[in-house]
Amino acid sequence: EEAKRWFDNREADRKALETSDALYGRYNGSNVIVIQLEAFQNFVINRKIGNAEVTPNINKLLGTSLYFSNFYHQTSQGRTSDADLAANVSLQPLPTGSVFIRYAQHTYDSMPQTLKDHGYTANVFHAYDGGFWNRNMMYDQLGYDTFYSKNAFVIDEPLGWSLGDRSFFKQSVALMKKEKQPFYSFLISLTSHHPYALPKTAQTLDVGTFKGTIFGDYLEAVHYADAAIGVLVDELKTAGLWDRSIFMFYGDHDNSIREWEPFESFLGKSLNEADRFRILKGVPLVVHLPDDALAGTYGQVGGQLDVTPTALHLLGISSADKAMIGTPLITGQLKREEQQSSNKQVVFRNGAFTDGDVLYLPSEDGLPEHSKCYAFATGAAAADAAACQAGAAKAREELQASDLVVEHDLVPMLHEGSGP
Ligand code: GP9
Repeated sequence: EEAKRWFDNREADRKALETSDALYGRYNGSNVIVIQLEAFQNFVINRKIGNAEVTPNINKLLGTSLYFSNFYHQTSQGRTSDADLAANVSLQPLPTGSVFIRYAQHTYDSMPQTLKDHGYTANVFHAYDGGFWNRNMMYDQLGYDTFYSKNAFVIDEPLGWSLGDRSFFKQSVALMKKEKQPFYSFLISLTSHHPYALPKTAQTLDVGTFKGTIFGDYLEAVHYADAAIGVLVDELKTAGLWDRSIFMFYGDHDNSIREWEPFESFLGKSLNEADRFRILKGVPLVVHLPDDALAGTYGQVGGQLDVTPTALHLLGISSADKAMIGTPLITGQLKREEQQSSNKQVVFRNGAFTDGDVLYLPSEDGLPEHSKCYAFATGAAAADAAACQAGAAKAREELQASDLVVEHDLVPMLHEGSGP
């Protein structure tokens, strides 16, 4: 009943938005192509090292895309699999372990299944062992038609753990080209995986004083991943898919580098606790719409749980009765770069949250008096600490509702009484 109450409230909000919003259904019938980029953090976007851009291809793409500069990953111990869950299922990860491993037999409302119910084909692409993170089982459960894992690819660019992202993207587009449209394709990159050291031949960025450090290797790796995105966009254009598809990518999680000195030296400023949290959790979300519409930088806060509701909203497929937590980010209420505050909360697994006005960080010892409440923009102590306590209670409710659904397999129960 507790979970049902929570999701019923969410349903009412979504229904109201779907009936009133001008962008609902504007891209009805488009393909959906979503890329999850390994360890790709937001702080590298639009940055230079020496005279070279770290992400030149992505920076160029921003000219015709929506860029969410206050978008956050919501992963926990399940890392890449948690990001996948957040983006495709719109539920929170668990406090321990990975939902993909612990609860792959449970029922979920997912992006692939929802799109399939509306006539789409749905495929997932990742050039690594199909059993890693229990993907074989989980992807079956989420409704994908085909999981193209390592065996489906020719390893003609061996790099890092497996196939290099450039060749992975090229081969994935070749497979997509043969697919019946409209389709949903979910691609998971891999080359920029920890510990990031690429062979000399793949290093094309002069990282200056960071050379020989893990931070320098990370910059090289994201520079490679950026070049791979450039290849992917070109391939999609050549294949005639670019202007028939909603294309989006986001980073899955942070890069696990915990010394702050190289970040400060790269960014040229010292970082307070709120800055550090925002850098650690900040991943880019970039959305390209088929007609290049709405391009710009948007400052409203969002998180990975919003990916599926955002895509469904643009397609005009209702997510109102789905057991999904996120809310659409691309609506008539879009907020430009300087406007961060929003009436939504991005909730993190440890109970932290932000609404763009405040950033609440719970204490590690669990004592409320040790929790922190910062002004989101500056990291100074927030003027309205009471707002943090009310928000923290709401964040706990969201996590609790999600855990009840995941652990007790409540999605079928939530659908009882509602239509098919
Ligand atoms: C492997 C890849 C890595 O298939 O997704 O996952 P991670 O170690 O980043 O969680």
